[in-house]
Amino acid sequence: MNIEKIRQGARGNIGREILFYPVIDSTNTAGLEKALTSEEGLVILADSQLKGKGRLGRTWVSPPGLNIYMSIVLKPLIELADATLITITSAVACSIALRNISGLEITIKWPNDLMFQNRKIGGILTELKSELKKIVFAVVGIGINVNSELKDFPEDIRRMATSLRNETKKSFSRTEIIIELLNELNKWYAVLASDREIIIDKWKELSSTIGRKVKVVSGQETLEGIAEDINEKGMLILKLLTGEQKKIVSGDLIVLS
Ligand code: BT5
Repeated sequence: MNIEKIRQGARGNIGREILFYPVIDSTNTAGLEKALTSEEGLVILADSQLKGKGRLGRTWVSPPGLNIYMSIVLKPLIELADATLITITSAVACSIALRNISGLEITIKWPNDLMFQNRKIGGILTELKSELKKIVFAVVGIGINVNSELKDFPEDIRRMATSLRNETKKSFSRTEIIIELLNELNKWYAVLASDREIIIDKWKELSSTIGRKVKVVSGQETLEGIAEDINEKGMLILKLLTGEQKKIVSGDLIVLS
């Protein structure tokens, strides 16, 4: 990874300051520690993570030297109730950047998965600090499987994961991908500030969720139905088998058919 080249290639607020660690517990944990005292747009990159985090205490498998582990500190002027839009916007930017670089049709599975066909190629973890319904800061963590092969993952992950290399049989420059990611993130965060409808429309275009029969586990509840839409806050609109509509803020989604 060539950090100097990334610094030069990043145009805009996100990436104005970049910290790089050869090894770190988690770039998101570092982001949470540094967010209050840093400017918006701080980027934290690592070559490997010892305690890579997924959502809800899960683990993000982070083999050294192969993939992208990146966190971004944001201070968006949006209400806490709209926080899901941060993940939605990041997913749009990541999916476009990865399409541009690889030519693969990378899609988004609500709420935070980057997919190639039915395998996970990347994930997004947004962690927040809020006060009085306002967001003080958000740390957006992005993990992308770039050059790892299936053998680099534990057995249970191998069945559901993939990487750019695994799909194209080519290896990729992480530097080039990070520059593309930062430029798309800069572009789409500017759109979030001005016209969120454009983000929602783009998300729907890139999504592999809408119109599908799905199962969603959200807290204690497991629901089955058709994923009809996402609303202006990024909530999933699920039409249950009974015909009733449910709005879901977050959860784990499995596409059934
Ligand atoms: C996510 O959580 O998908 C969010 C992943 C965010 C990772 C980035 S890396 C940089 C930053 N620093 C961090 O510490 N984290 C962020 P979730 O939807 O909960 O998915 C986690 C699940 O995905 C795990 O329980 C596994 O089943 C699977 N998984 C773990 N590692 C994977 C990998 N490398 N590729 C594909 N799937 C994986």
